[in-house]
Amino acid sequence: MSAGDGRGDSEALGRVGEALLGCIAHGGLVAVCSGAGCSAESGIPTFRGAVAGGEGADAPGGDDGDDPAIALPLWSRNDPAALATPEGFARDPELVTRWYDWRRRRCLRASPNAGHRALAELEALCAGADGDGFVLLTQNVDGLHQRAGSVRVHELHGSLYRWRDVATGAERVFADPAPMGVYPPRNDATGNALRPCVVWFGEALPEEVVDAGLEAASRCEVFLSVGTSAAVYPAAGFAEAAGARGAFVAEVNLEATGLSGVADVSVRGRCAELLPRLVSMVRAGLGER
Ligand code: BV8
Repeated sequence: MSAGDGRGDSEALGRVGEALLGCIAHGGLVAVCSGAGCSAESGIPTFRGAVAGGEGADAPGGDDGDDPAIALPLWSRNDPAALATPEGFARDPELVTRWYDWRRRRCLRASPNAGHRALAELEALCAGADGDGFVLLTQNVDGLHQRAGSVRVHELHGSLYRWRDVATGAERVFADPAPMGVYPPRNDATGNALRPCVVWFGEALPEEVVDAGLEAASRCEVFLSVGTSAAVYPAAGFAEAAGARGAFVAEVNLEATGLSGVADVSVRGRCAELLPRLVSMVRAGLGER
């Protein structure tokens, strides 16, 4: 395992590039798992750890501007892990749905950054004729990977834009940047409260995304963990499982995590800087073959 410095270690990044080129050469599977650090440079606050923003980023507690009713102290005043639970929702459905609506609108206003775009390009370089050479597992609920052009995306923890009736499960998409206005929002047909279709702590991930993660971990030749503290399970377990069976595991993250010590390569730095550099290496390598 080799770690990089704050600017990202070119030698370590070069090793990741070589592993990707080797995998692409014989149609192996590249799996990526992303976390909140990948969206930090789009101005979306992370849950934990250091934050390195880029254009427009600000640390949790910045100014929301358009909705004084839920001014940003909501984020800094409340522990995300406490709000992202069924108990938190049961205790105060108004607070929790205001928080999620604030995040939903903030993410709608955000734009994908160079790290998101690099992963979309990597998918195109890896996918191969049948598109089966790449899979992106994201813990993020902001939809920015898809807006950057990523196609084979599994949202492990759900989405801010889909909400469901707490009783019937009927889903509805909220894509309008205007505030929902009523908290909790209601299903017009039943009058029941709506909750965001995100996976809260203590809730099981949807079976299909767990299956996708397990399959990626069991088949991939290269597993990239990018912008995640690797602290939340079962998501963090997929990289570990891939490494345990001999896949090449690489980490790109601002700070060391529980995965750093077991990864083949762990590079310190910002996703929006390092991922484009990595994809440039792969593109150049493919051009030479
Ligand atoms: C479950 C959605 C069981 C909501 C989230 C072992 C196995 C299984 C479960 C557990 C287990 N051990 C413990 C558990 C329980 C728990 C868990 O993992 N707890 C942790 C805290 C110990 N897991 C669960 O509860 C899961 N459910 O297991 O259910 C079950 C089974 C059957 C039946 C019933 C129940 C559910 C977990 C999902 C929780 N939901 N989010 C929402 O978004 O509000 S988790 C939340 O954390 C977000 O999704 C977030 O994405 C995720 C992980 O965090 P990261 O993405 O990594 O973000 P973080 O801020 O932590 O780190 C960012 C990193 O980026 C930092 O390291 C930083 O340095 C770096 N960074 C910052 N800027 C940059 C950067 N890096 C690069 N560039 C930058 N610019």
